[in-house]
Amino acid sequence: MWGRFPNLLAGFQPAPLRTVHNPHVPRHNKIVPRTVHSVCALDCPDACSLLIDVDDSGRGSRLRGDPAHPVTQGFLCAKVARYLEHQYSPDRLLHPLRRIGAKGEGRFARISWDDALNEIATRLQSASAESGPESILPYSYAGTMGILQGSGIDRRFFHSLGASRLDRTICSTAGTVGMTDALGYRYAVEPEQFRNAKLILAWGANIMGTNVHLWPFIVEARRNGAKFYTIDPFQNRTGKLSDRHFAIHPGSDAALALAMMHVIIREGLEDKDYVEKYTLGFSELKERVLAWTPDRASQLTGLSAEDIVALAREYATTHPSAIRLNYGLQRSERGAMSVRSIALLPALTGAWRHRGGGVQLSTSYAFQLNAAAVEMPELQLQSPLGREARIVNMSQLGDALTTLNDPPVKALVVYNSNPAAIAPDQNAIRRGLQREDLFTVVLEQVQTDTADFADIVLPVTTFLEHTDLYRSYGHYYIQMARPALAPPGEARSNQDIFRDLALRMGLHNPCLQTTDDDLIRAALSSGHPNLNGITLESLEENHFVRLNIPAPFLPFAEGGFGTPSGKCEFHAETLDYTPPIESRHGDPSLKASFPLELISPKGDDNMNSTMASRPENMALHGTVTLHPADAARRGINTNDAVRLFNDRGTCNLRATIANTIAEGVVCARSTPWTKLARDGSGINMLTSQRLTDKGGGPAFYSCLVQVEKTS
Ligand SMILES: Nc1nc2c(c(=O)[nH]1)N[C@H]1C(S)=C(S)[C@@H](COP(=O)(O)OP(=O)(O)OC[C@H]3O[C@@H](n4cnc5c(=O)[nH]c(N)nc54)[C@H](O)[C@@H]3O)O[C@H]1N2
Ligand SMILES: Nc1nc2c(c(=O)[nH]1)N[C@H]1C(S)=C(S)[C@@H](COP(=O)(O)OP(=O)(O)OC[C@H]3O[C@@H](n4cnc5c(=O)[nH]c(N)nc54)[C@H](O)[C@@H]3O)O[C@H]1N2
Ligand code: SF4
Ligand SMILES: [Mo]
Repeated sequence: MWGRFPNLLAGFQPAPLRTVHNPHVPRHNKIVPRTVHSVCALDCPDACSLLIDVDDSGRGSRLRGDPAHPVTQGFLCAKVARYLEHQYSPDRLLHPLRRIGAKGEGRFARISWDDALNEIATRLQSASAESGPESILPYSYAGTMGILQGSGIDRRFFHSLGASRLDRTICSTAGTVGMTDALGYRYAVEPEQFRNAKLILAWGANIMGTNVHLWPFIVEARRNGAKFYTIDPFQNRTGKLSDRHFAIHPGSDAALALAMMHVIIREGLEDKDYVEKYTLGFSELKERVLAWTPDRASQLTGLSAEDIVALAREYATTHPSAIRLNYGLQRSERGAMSVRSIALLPALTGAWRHRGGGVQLSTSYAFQLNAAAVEMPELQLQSPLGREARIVNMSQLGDALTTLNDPPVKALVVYNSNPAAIAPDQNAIRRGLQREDLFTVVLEQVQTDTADFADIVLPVTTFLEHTDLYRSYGHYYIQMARPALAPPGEARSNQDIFRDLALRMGLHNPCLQTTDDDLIRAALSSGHPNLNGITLESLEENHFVRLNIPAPFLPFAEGGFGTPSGKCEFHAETLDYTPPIESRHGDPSLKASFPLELISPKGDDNMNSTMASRPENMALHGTVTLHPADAARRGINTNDAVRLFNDRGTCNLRATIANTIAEGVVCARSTPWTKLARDGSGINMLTSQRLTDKGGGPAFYSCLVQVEKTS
């Protein structure tokens, strides 16, 4: 197994280090060769601690994982092992640009920073004056996970304008609500504890592809006899390495969890002591799940009743048992219920008692930074709006740009995101981005699909070029990074751009000029015990610092749930499952026209649309996997050109036929660059703006399509 990771083994050899602390690299200073710490800022649970060798010309020559970080363990994923190619790519944007072609065409001319920022200031001011400040919409997500570059001066700036607020739902909100409903405090099993587990379920989690630093702990557990199962409609690399793969139908996970509860309770396999002491509502739960027989769940999930019974028994009787959920699970119309019902299982079996027992969706809750001090939402009250601004859901950008009124969106400022590729219902988004009366600014490293629609494009730094503070959603270490490399051309950080823009708009509140270091201090100022003793200085010195939580961290070993009762509250009355509208058991008329369930999970070697433009990734993104029976019915063979379509759009791909996918499901990887794709069609031409059951997230993976051969 270790043979699969040549760079992983290399990482365990101690590297000779000459670390320079606080390595600010003013461009004109004499530069000496050195090794500098950094942090991978990509939107990945692992938040790796990096070491970068910088040669005497100031150029980064080698990037590797820090062997001292307990989770990074000295290795990087294949994407970021090659990050210096992105860093030094000829495709990096070097200068501000003004559009000279049609929107979307991608023709631009170089302009100066002065011209660019003055024009943006003038256009934002006129949008605000003519249509009200809420006609300005920021649009950002997690192109960088850095706290400063994604929720720093930018937030203060838009609050000072009275701009619309963005509800940042595109990834995780359904799961967040599901976990909160189940546990109150969204704590999770720590990755290091997975080595102690005896049964590990990867439930809608592609660990090898999206969270590879958990894998060594799973390998260790398996060496000690643990079983590893995957529950996923698609048997990806992780599924292929599992002891058993359960090919569940998309969006039906809550039915499986309810049936597992049924079996566990019927057979008396629950941990009676744990249930008695630390849970609330067991007798109602017992009643509720009576109806959730394995046969009923079998119909809905596609798994056999025998498998469901066996899985429930094994789960309840094997300790410690760890469930790794990831966000793939919650991108369905029933996403919040899926997560909630699964997250109740360890309370029933008492799994939380054990080292390596429980569930992990995200560790991010533990970081408890002082978001209010950093973002200063109170600035809205002093803005021209004078009150809290309206909230626009980023997962419905198409509607926001085409149908929203009072006021309509007149100015869109995009950073850390590429909505013209990654947001659902692309045809609606494109209609919006093409509006002549919409002024669009895009802050980017490379000329993305979204940047093609911009009026002004501003070149920005990468995480190797700016200061930032990092949480993680896959471990419990907080980290900070200083610039390791000088920015190319005229690229500037988001922070610097928003500071400058504020001045040009006549916003002279000093809080819009706060330094990076002071913002980090503000972020650490929450007073929450998890951050006790953690300061800018300690981060500067140690690069990564474990949160002030017990080791081992067993958050719910003795109850302590974040609920009114302090117990895990089952709330059986709201625990239920109905199939997604867009699914095989959903709306019959939709299913008649579009009978196949499309999922579009992550590619292993790209990060959403970041680095998806690499030719080998575009080749992978150009394919769709069909089950042999579905292909045969349509006369489709491997490599045939096929058209995926529904009432929202079309996407042209090539067929791959494999029984690694459940029948009735098709799988195409997210998220290609549409301008590089065949006929300019991306996978999100097909996905809908329908929201998840709770949390207002996108139901990317509840998506009915038809597939036909085109050649
Ligand atoms: N290589 C790589 N790593 C990434 C990313 C990337 O793009 N590429 N993206 C990052 C981001 S933004 C995120 S949010 C995380 C996401 O990390 P993951 O959640 O692990 O990734 P996904 O591919 O979204 O989904 C995981 C698995 O869920 C399966 N799945 C889909 N629908 C269902 C369902 O209804 N039920 C079940 N049980 N399984 C289902 C998919 O087939 C997929 O194999 O990964 C991060 N890491
Ligand atoms: N069909 C389908 N669609 C999906 C998903 C799916 O699984 N299927 N996954 C969804 C999920 S989970 C997520 S999180 C979203 C991700 O969507 P996004 O958050 O938009 O992520 P990326 O596509 O990686 O685009 C991020 C952009 O930010 C830029 N960037 C990086 N660092 C900086 C910086 O410091 N400053 C500025 N200004 N820009 C920077 C990068 O160059 C990149 O173009 O996609 C969603 N879309
Ligand atoms: S993308 Fe994830 S696994 Fe890869 S280097 Fe970054 S944090 Fe580590
Ligand atoms: Mo995400």
